[in-house]
Amino acid sequence: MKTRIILFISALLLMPALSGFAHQSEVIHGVVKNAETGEVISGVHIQTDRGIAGTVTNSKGEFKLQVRNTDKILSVSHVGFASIRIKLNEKCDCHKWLEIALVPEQFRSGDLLITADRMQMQHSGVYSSSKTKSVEDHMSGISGLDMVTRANMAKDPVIRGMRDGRVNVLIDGMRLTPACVDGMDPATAYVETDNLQSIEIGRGFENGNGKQSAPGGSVNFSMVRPSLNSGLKASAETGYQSVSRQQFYQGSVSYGEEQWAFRLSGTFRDAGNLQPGSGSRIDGSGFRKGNVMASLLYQPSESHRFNLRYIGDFAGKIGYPAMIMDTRRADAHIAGLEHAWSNPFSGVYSITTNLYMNRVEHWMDDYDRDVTEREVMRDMFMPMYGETLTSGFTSELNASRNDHLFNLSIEGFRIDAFGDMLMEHIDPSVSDMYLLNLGDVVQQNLILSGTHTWFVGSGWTLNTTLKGEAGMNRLNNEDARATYRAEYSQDINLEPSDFAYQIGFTAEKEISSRVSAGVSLSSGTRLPDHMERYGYYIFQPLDGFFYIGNPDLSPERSTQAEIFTLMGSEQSRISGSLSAWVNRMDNYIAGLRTDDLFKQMQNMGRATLTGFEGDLFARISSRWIASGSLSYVFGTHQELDEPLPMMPPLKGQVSLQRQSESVQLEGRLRWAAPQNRIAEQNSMETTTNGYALLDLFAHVPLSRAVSVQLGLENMLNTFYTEHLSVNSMPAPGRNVQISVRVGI
Ligand SMILES: [Cu+2]
Repeated sequence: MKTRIILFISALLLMPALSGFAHQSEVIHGVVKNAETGEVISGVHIQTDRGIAGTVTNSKGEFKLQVRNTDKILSVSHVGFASIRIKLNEKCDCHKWLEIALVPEQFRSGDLLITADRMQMQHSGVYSSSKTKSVEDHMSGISGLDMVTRANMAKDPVIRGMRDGRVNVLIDGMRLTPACVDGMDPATAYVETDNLQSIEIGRGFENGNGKQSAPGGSVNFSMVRPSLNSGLKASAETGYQSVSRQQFYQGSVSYGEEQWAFRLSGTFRDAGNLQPGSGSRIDGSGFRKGNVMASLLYQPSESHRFNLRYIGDFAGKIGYPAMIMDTRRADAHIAGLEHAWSNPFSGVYSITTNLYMNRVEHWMDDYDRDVTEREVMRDMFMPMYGETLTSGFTSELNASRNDHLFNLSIEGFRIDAFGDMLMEHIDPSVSDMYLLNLGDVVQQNLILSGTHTWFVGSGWTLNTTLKGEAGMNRLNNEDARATYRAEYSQDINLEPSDFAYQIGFTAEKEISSRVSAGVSLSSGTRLPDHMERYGYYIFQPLDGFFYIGNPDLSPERSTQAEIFTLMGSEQSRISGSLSAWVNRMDNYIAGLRTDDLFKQMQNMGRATLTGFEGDLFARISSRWIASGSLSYVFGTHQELDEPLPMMPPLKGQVSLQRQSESVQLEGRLRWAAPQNRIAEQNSMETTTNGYALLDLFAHVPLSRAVSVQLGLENMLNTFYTEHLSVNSMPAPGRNVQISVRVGI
């Protein structure tokens, strides 16, 4: 049966009659939604019939496109959905606000979609269909994004040289607070590839997305939602990766009727020791973890949709060979209820509200280590425990009037965090010591943000973003309070309240039908996080120091400028983007070295980061596609007159893909330059060599229901170490990967 084409034109929005520019070209804008679930779809390609003008929808499903009066057809396409063509009306302006609905394609296991700022990252290619690959693997190839490696799993995203509290990592817009005080459990650890619809990456302050904007940038994992009217569907995949002898099992089942749908999925990974490019396997680098996700969708009417979802992630022993202890157990429970209300009032096209509660528990110890030989904390076992509860809500309103789009959002969240450790001497006659790392810390924040986008005409788009945040902090445990008073002074304020802001402005101009360029300016502050304020004896494996928090910290200011240019769309022969940026940080929060073992959190003057990202994508023929990316960050801490620690080196990749209905192939070359700019005074960092790696991937459909994915990574078995790996843990050597997927 032919797929239906549904096209709504939102009559309410058209009432304030649109007349603005009767020039040769004009801007149309609108939103693209899933016809079955009503949810917005990001990364949808929209272009005119001759492929001259094109764009991609943003994370809210919105787009704007400048078309000429001679353009008559818009084609709308997206992975996993049936493409549609829309006739443009020449006479009236009634196509100025479009609400486009795409019907999901049946029997297609959706590829993972990755966007960075306004660009779809097309070089993911064949690789993007592999569910065996971890979420981190899918992100590591994105320009401007790097990963901190501590072990064989659970990597931390670094965007434009910034990480931790400077980067917002969200799951369906929900916040989640790691419970490990040593950073062993970033939010990326709790997301499985098979449950992912898309990863939306923002680099630097994001004007136009005040809600999730942070000075370093943001990563939002959009989880798959069940589809209405989809009937019963199921999929299963099993795979193996030779480099860590990892076995992977995954299965999902979903069912959808007219008003409700559900999806249930489970993933299990069991990995052995990692094999680097030379030498033997790294002892104690294996892990084992399981993940379940349940999602229930209920749509009582056209305009209301509820989505209740739960993610449970349970890890057994995870080996951290580059650190002094391993994770014994880690549990995460992530639960949220979302309500999406379409067209609630005249001029307002959506209000989306999310309520959530996320709990993380983390146990680690060094019982499997020989503590008599090590340098730090010799002859002592140090079992540690951490737990966090993050609860909050977000509510977001999207409205439009004539050539203006408005987005208003309010967010409130509360973090409860606790962490402690025991120091057990191997000599039983020495009594144990107890240490509170986080003594019942409470952080409560309220954030208001608004953005205004104005399609001015003549190809100009202006965006203004304003955001305000209030934060209140408490340290509840009496012993922890006494410790802090002793560390600082008797009358130190242990309940500081603070305000932060962000103001941003972006101007973009369509220079021609293919090329647009713009400039973005923003300035804002960041409130110190709960670890920076109240963490006590927090071991930071990145530099080997124990950190002591500082309740007195001032907000850190970041002032950023960026110039960017965008070219073409996915359907054009050549497309790409180029950004160059500078980020000046004042009151920079870092650890000040007090002796050889300890650092105290301080506002440490000014730091400056500057860099660029470039992505290019070329359709050589109907089958062959070439792509390339390049990025670089240069960071300096002015006060210390030395490089900022842990800056990613110049890196890039090129790939060549063969697209086909039968066998799809992709060859990829990843490389990084040496990093010789390291911090030496205030940090202990080592230089790293450059490397270049060759990968090959293939996707072979055996039948309508069965497909095989093959991968050969690091073909030449090169030994290398990524600059952002903790204690220079070597990276994986040659990896043969195979997986089989069955879907009905
Ligand atoms: Cu830990």
